[in-house]
Amino acid sequence: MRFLNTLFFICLALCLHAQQVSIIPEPVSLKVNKGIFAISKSTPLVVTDKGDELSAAFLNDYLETIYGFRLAITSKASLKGITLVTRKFVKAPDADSYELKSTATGVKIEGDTYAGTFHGIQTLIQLLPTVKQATLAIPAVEIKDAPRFAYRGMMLDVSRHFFPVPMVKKFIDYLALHKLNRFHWHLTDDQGWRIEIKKYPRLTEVGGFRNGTITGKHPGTGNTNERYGGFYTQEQIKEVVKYASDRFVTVVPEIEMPGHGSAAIAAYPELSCFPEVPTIRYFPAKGTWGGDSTGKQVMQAWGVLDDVFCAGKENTFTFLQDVLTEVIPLFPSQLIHVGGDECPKKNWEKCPNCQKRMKENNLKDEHELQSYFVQRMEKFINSHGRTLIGWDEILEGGLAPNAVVMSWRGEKGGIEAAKLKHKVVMTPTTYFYFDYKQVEKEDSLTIGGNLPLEKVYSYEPYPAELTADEAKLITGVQANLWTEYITKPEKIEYMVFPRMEALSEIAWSAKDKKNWAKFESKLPKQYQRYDLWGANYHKYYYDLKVKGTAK
Ligand code: TNX
Repeated sequence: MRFLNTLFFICLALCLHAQQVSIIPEPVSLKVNKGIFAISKSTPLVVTDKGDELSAAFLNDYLETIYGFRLAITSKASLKGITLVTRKFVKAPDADSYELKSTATGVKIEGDTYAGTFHGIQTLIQLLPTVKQATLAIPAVEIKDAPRFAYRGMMLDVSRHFFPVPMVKKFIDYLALHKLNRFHWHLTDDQGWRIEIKKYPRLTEVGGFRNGTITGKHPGTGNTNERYGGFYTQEQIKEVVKYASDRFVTVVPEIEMPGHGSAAIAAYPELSCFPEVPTIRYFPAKGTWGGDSTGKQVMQAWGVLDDVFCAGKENTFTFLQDVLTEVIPLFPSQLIHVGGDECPKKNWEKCPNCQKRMKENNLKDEHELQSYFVQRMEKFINSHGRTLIGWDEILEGGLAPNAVVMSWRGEKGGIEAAKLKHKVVMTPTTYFYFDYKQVEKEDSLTIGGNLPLEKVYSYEPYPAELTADEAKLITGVQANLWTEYITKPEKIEYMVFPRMEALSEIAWSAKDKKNWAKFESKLPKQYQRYDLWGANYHKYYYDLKVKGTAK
């Protein structure tokens, strides 16, 4: 028996040596040594610091879900197990760095913060075999690693289509597994208000549901004629925020204003410049609207609507401040997102209240009125000790003094903001809109645009136009998943995988470690992980490069 065991391990060691260590995102330094370490259910997990219990729990949950066993946690030092240590002395610029060393006797992960140790766990997970086994052999390695950017995010739109808590948690797990640390939660939009606000119950009772949804490409070929919607209670929000924080992911909430607010307007028409005017609907083809079509309605098609929050009436500000008064305590995030994108000025031009406000405040056009709007919200957010972040339209008419800019219409807004000494998150459509198709001949309905994996991977977040000092204001990157054409959890996975791999290397890996050929060679292993997770993914790249069969 002993002999057989030895033979088994020699065999494993040989196999592992031949097999490439495949870690995404690529670490700063990686050395593969001879030998293996075998993890089984009798391997102790040594945790002496309470702060590392979250990392231990994540590893154990992963082992249990994928391989069917957990490790016993002990505070007794042992050379034979997996040891977690957090040194807690290094701060920026290396914050969240870690080292991982595995030898024939054990594994040691040392982080400079608890998050660093947690990232080390993610690397350990990627050393595990991609098939279910009782004994998990990992290669002997020495890894030193640290993130390139502090803000490493993904956005999920839960307004256009609603995703219940379990899927949101799964999404957060996917972020954590990729060393991403910001979950931008797009909670409100024209097609549904998704967060319970106790002072304004109609926001979710009325604004959380629509009477139908277009079918086919916008503006639609028909309608489902089914009531559709949902929302998160504040208790569920707290549950998700804790779940994310246990994975070192910060949830950045977004409450859209002054545009994309018509679900709230359907609930409280007085928030509109023209409460009596019915919602303008798209009727290009008969039957593209479902159910009641009178008065203000929650939108059933996509796009940009003229019916925005009135910037003239004082009650709009009272309402939004009341909403934020409930939202802010739910989210420990320093950044609070107020949208700011795609706000047509048509209503404001005609609205006596908006025009009066412009006159009184010497605002020369409606862009300055939008800037006034955002600056008032910023003052309120700042008074709660938080920082406002918004889409790059918040630059128009003058940027609020402390605002962070999320640059989506290319990099222009990001460059302009950095030159004005504001912090920036880069999320240009041309590289980071994961609602775009992944291949020219996509067989699934998507919003349009073609964003193949190679294109995502080619992104460099520091624009050539910026000086080194200005570039420091680029705090990170984010990919966005708008869900007009994403109705099911499997489609979320189909759209984000494998592009999330590319995002994670842009966000985490050192610039000189980014290498397309190397990245490509690591993909087959990653596809095996998707299978192991039971996750769906876009197979085009797999078929083409791994099986050689894509048409
Ligand atoms: C633009 S990006 C939008 C969203 C859409 C998306 C579709 C941004 C700030 N606004 O409302 O869902 O395009 O790709």
